[in-house]
Amino acid sequence: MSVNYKAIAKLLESAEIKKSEVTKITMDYPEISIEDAYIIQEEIVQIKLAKGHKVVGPKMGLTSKTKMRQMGVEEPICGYVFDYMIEDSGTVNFSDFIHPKVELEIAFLMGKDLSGSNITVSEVLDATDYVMMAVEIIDSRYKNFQFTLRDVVADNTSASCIIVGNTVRKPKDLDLRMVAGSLTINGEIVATGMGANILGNPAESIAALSRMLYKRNKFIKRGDLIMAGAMTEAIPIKMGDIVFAECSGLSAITFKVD
Ligand code: OOG
Ligand code: MG
Repeated sequence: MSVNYKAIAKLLESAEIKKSEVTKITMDYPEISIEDAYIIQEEIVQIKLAKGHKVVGPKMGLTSKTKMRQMGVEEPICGYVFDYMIEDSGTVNFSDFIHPKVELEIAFLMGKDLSGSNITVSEVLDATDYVMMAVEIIDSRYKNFQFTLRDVVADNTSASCIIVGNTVRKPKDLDLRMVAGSLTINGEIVATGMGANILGNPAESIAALSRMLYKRNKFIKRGDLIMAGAMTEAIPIKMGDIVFAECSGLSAITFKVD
């Protein structure tokens, strides 16, 4: 069966807009490859740009060894975050999601372009203006939040919402591997993790992103705000929750699910 990239992209994009879940695309297209999935993702980017949205930056996903093992893969995935996904009001609306989950992350604000398949951690740190803590709310468009790697790549890696901490640090002023994070919901600690959970070093995640983009003739751009991937597992949130996220040496983020 030939794959209609544009039609699948439209289906997934409209599921995001309508907050209505759809069947995994690998059910209908079992032969789809990971490269096909990235082409579908790129079609979604084109739909967003045509609507006037802007790319904030690429995002990495499945960067923790535990998450990769769970999925049975050795490679992380990447997608894109758009301007309308940034939330800074202290409240997120539950009705904006299908089945949201919260993750604790580190974000990199890039001061230089970065391109190539052999980028080192120190080159990443040199090219980074600031690091911040961030929370990502992922929201798979697939039923029961279940998918294969190809499905989730096509679905723009479940990207839905990000909240960025308001303390910025120079990346060389702290050891990103040692950043200790915790996620608390309604006063109860629900997940903890360290920077080192993200491919050994969150900066390594940015180097891996450079490699992945390079394969598709893309690169990291000056001004990109990049989510390095979760240091904790993703935790479901529900209406009324008060979420508090904290990272040592960075800052804290709190918001209500309304
Ligand atoms: C895919 C996105 C994962 C992360 O930080 O690992 C992700 C998913 O689990 O739905 O954003
Ligand atoms: Mg994430």
